[in-house]
Amino acid sequence: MKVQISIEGMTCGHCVMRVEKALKAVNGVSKVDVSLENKNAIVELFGSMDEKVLKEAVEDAGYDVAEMKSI
Ligand SMILES: [Cu+2]
Repeated sequence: MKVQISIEGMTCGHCVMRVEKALKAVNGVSKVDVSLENKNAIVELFGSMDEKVLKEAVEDAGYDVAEMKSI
């Protein structure tokens, strides 16, 4: 299962690292690919989970989630 998260507020590689770290720390996340250029993160999950947790992880790291969708 994969989720694409559109993220607002990332401006540099440091931001990308912060978001990546926050999402990787979420239980049930198997892989994270954050793109500064695309302003998004592709998150692979082991199974289904409450996607709200991913949103909260991004927000807790200091960024905004514009949109989330399963891909
Ligand atoms: Cu930055």
